[in-house]
Amino acid sequence: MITIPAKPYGYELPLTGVALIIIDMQRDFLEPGGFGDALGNDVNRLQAIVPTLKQLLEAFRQYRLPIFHTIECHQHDLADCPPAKLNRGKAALKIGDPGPMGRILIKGEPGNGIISELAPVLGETIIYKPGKGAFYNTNLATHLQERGITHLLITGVTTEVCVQTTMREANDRGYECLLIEDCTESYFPEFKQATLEMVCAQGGIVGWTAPAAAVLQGLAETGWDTPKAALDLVNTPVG
Ligand code: TIU
Repeated sequence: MITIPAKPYGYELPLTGVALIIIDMQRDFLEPGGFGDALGNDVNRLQAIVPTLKQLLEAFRQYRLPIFHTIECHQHDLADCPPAKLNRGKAALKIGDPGPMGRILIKGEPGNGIISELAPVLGETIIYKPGKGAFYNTNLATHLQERGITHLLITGVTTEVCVQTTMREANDRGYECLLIEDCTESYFPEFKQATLEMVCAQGGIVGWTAPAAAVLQGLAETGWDTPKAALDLVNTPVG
């Protein structure tokens, strides 16, 4: 167990039960011509978190800790996209329409993939999700239960939409959630700030927030000098 300095108070992290959750770091949200752009957003401002998130991802890889990437997407026939989502807004390009990176928000299209800097590697789990929350209509909960995961470090985009929805879903399912402040971003800075404040208000009503450096420091203080040491700990049977 390590304690990460966090808001509203120290986050107790058992290293046998933690996973890194990376929400929707897709070209559809971070690059021109995708879904985020079609909704009228300045997508470039989401790029700022990529180097820090990459650092956290590499630390989890080094210590052989579980990593989950989510992808917001829909089937080719849009059977999993409710009309309420399909028809919302007045965007020029809707979900399923052909865009410069392929069909907007459709699974397998070039624009729907995770950005190259954070591309998943073998052993990491990809959760394809049709909603904003990563638990809705996915097998994420089953994966977490099977691996004895109780604590989620939550990152990705956008802070007040898919990230916050997922954190609230997780909180109601009994997970202890830490939102990584400099590994999440929004098209609206004021919405990001409000989200960071609201999740840890009221004594941590939804969870905790901390910068990535606090987690990296906590991992460094485990004294693990090799990935092997981390692997031994992770492989220790839980309970
Ligand atoms: N529009 C917006 O801010 N977000 C989304 O539509 N999806 C995610 O947050 N991933």
